[in-house]
Amino acid sequence: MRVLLINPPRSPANAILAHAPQQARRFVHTKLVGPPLGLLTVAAALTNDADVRVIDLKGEYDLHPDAASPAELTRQAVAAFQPDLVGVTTIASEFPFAMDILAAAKAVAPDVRTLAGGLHAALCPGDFDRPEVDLVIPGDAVRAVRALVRTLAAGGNLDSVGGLLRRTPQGLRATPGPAPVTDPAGTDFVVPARHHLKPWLATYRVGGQPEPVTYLFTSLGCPSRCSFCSIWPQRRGCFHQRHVDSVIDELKSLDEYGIVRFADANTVVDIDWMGRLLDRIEAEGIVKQFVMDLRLDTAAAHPGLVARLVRNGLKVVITGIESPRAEELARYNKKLDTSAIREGIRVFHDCGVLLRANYVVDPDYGPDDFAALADFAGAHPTAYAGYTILTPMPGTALHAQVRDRIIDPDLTRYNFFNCVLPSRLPLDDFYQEVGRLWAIRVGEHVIS
Ligand code: B12
Ligand code: SF4
Repeated sequence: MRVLLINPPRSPANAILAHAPQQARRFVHTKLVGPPLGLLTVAAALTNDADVRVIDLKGEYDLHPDAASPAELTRQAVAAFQPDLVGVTTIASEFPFAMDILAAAKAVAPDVRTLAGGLHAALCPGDFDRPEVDLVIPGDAVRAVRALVRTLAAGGNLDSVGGLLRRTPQGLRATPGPAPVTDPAGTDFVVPARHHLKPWLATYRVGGQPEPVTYLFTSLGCPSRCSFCSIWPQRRGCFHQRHVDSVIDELKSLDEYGIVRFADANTVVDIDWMGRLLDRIEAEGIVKQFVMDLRLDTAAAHPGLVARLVRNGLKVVITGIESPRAEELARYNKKLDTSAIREGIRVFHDCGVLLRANYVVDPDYGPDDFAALADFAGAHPTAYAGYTILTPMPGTALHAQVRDRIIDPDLTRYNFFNCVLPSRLPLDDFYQEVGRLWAIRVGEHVIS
């Protein structure tokens, strides 16, 4: 069996960038490149069962902006490799590109089977009922994809593989058997097959550092329940923590990467677990620079742990402040209060961590709301701050609340940089206000 796995390109739709003043444009992150851990996990799962190739179109476009279109690159790869199965990973904003890729594969090889997975497949499997999609694995895939490939290789009946959606004359239908019970961070964890990324290593760099960065997850899912978030619904509210030994083994295998960005929703959930991980990092003498997502209330409550993380290489923390207002934080079910925000920021600053904070801008904001947010962000300095637009990602609690008000169904725009709900201000004014926020740096209103 030959399996071709393709990481779709990122969506170029970015209205904030298009409207931001010149001084702010360089802060609006357009290049955000990291390894597609989901695809690499699938590649690793199939190591003994298939000849696997991976194409990272994000990396490809970063290195070669004038490269041929995703459809053309797919046609070329399919013609050259002649896969039996072509798979894509999906998030909302990349779903249309993923579908173009599968359609292109079928156009050049009508008998090839196409397979989709990833976050959007878990959240919105119904979206995949399209002629270019033969198979969908709507969840954690290690067990299911192995069973699928073994059954295909043996010419068996796919109905024997539980937990799949497969194309039938009536459309996409679930196979009769139950989905396999999986333990994606435990017994079913496989180390992502990073060696497939060699052609694009040069693009996985941040901050002018000579060594590339890689991502590593220590957990999947999130125990919190923020209304706008896709991460907890993706795993049906479950939180899966890896074993410390497994994380240590993976860290020790990352010789070519000097910077490790933890890809968790929130890396410090279990304080004892993190203490044990640090014990082992110290005992093994592992030296890396770490980037992680960490809630401000966790930092406020555990300053000693933050200091110890810093002694062990923590350099950058990414955190959601979301809003300065208690009412909005409650509406988002963020369970964060402004005193914890202040205290958490202080803890990180005292330890010398570079803090990257994110605020969520509600399309309903008027001039007073923008002024209040700018004042708060200006008074609460962080090394970087991002101001993204409240977006009802399909499959989230927020989407269920506001679905009737959505004015823009084009999924390429669901990447937090575009407004898909009615804005109170005229749309251009709204985007300009958001764009101006991006210029607020280290406690200063750069643009007044
Ligand atoms: C790593 C990551 C990235 C990486 C790599 C993604 C890629 N494919 O190239 C990079 C940095 C490129 C990235 C970029 C973006 N990302 Co991102 N990213 C993540 C992150 C942190 C981790 C995902 C991950 O690796 N999980 C671990 C793997 C193992 O899990 P998994 O992907 O679910 O894979 C399992 C299954 O889904 C399945 N599976 C996955 N793929 C496939 C494929 C096949 C064929 C099969 C069968 C199965 C399968 O099997 C896997 C193993 O069980 C998540 C947040 C989070 N903590 O989950 C956000 C997240 C996925 N990203 C998100 C977004 C929006 C983006 C951006 C669009 C914008 C942004 N502001 O971040 C950008 C795109 C760039 C741009 N400027 O427009 C959102 C998606 C929301 C949504 N509903 O669409 C998330 C959830 C973050 C969030 N806060 O909401 N991202
Ligand atoms: S926004 Fe962050 S804390 Fe809230 S549910 Fe999502 S990942 Fe968890």
